[in-house]
Amino acid sequence: MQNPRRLHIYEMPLDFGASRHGSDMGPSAIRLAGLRPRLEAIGCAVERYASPMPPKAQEAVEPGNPKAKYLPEIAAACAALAGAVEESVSGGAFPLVLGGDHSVALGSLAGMGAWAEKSGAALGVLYIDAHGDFNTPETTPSGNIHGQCLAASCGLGLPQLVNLHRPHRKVDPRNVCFLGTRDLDAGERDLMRGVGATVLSMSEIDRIGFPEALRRTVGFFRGRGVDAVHVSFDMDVLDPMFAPGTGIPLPAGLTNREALLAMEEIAATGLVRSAEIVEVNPVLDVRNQTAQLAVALIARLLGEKIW
Ligand SMILES: [Mn+2]
Repeated sequence: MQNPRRLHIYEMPLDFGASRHGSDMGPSAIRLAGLRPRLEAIGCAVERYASPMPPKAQEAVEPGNPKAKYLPEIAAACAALAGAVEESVSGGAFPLVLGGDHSVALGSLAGMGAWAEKSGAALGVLYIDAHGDFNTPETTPSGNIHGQCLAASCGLGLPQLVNLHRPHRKVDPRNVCFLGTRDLDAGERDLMRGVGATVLSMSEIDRIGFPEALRRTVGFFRGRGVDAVHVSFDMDVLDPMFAPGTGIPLPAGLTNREALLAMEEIAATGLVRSAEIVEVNPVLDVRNQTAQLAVALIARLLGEKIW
């Protein structure tokens, strides 16, 4: 099968957004799990495989603001990523971002949002995550920015994050579809309801079945008139049985087969223009299996087929 997709892969070795460290080694683990040859085997041209981040400070960094820990470090790294992502997608390449913790989504979405604004495209986000990542400094129980990244990208929260790369929100929250959600803080749930988010939660999946949940996901983007979808995949959406190497493992998650099918079905829409896969934490992993599954998920999203 020929897949003419031109890829720009951006490694984001950043774990300042999370409480448990180690996801900064996620990009290395994904590289070692064979991402590049796997994608080249399905005809992807890897034109760029680099990190846009400034080098991490050698000395110990203090968390600073307890409601938004490591804000300057995260903002600097994500601003660099945003510029790279915008340049890639504007040039017709597919930006693939490898986290790192989920705060890297601030950079991906800032870059995609800037491109969408300039090109007049309607941007949608498929947020596949156990969590909502929709807290603000007012609602956050932890002060971790990975739990605030999507709210900030939708225009809620700290101005330094909301206005990253370019002023104002990056994506219309009504164009965001959550899939596999199973743990929301009370405050973020209220915020998500308030902005009209669409949530295909784990209990909804169990009620209607996974294939129907995927049909509704695809139908959602078509119904909203979305031209370009960014897929944001947090490995903690998977059951820890399949993905033990992640910062916040939570029981009763997706199976590996469900997640692979989700990637295949969303790829088939032809709407996916960018993606990130985050929260691979090799420190907590068993024989790199979480990184290996991440590679399989990315491959499926970029056109790999069994038959
Ligand atoms: Mn997340």
